[in-house]
Amino acid sequence: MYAQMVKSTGKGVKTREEMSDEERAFQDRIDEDIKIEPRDWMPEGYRKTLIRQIGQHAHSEIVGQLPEGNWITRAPTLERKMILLAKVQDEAGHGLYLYAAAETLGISRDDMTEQLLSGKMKYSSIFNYPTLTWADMGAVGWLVDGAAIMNQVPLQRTSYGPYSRAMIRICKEESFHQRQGYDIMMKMAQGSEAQKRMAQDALNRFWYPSLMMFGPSDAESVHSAQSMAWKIKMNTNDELRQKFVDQTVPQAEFLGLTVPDENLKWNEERGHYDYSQPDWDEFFNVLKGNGPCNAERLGARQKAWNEGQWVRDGLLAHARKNAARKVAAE
Ligand code: FAQ
Repeated sequence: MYAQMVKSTGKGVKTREEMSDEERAFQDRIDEDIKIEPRDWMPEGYRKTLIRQIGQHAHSEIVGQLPEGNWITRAPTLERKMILLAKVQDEAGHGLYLYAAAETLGISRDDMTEQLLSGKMKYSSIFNYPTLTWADMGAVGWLVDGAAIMNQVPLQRTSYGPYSRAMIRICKEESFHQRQGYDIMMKMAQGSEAQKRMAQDALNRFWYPSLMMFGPSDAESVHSAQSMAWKIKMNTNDELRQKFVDQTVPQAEFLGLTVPDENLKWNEERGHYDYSQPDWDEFFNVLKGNGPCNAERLGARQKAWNEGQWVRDGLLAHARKNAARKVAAE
């Protein structure tokens, strides 16, 4: 099983002979699908990879509130406003479960936030694109949450217990988010000519950035081989991207919208759609901080962090006072 995994995902992963006894016993547990829990022994690389991935995921949920928060005050009806508000609140909850899961690995939420603000830790590239019209709320729910679910459903089986358990609840909520996005797209696509144009324009702008969410191609992916051997990741980036394309194209057809890809074609032999790759130079440029909204997003998080300092100070003072009282009473 392990040998098969290494073969299918590439090099850079220790063979059984190269592993220490502890590492071999750890790998056996992973291969037998026994969950790893916070107090269990784990290789330092496993801990670091999880902190990187769960931390990046948590930051994505929090930063991901910003493009949608932008539309809460301008939602077209009270019902749409309430639904969007609930969705954005769900994202905050996802961020909290994920920060809590990462904290079990020995890093504090404050440290992770500081690393986000200094640019040391990443968040998903998708949130560096602007949401220009109401149809973008549909496209974000349909495509961005759709891509997130495609990636996250397999993560419910990931090897680290706290991460896999957090993913179960997150996936339930993300499915609702995807449906609300598709519902907005249906309304727009069945609406006036202007509404249809808005829906098509949103699909045009969000299609390729959504494909980028799955990460670079398997040939360029740095972490996939080791992460798959440790079952931190359950699929490669290209596998999930293909699944997303296969699932989403019929949904676009049902809406009467056109996926902005001239090369998109069902390939009978492969049993999959052939499709064009996103512009990977653009992706790496966004990762370097040069996307359309990177500065705005980090600026908003920095402002929230600075303005929340008095709350954190107050909570800490309260906790210290309570602890001192308890000691005095004993
Ligand atoms: N954006 O070697 P790989 C959501 C980086 S949640 C930014 O393939 P890996 C909910 C990667 O970190 C969306 N950076 O990396 C929502 C690495 O750089 P590093 C977030 C990216 O980790 C919806 C380098 O490229 N979901 O949307 C991206 O094995 C609506 C090389 O890449 C998760 O985080 C990217 N797209 O695979 C909220 C899911 N892709 O760290 C609000 C969990 C790659 O060495 C509204 N994460 N990079 O400097 C994962 O599954 C993985 O981390 C991947 C990347 C698949 C994202």
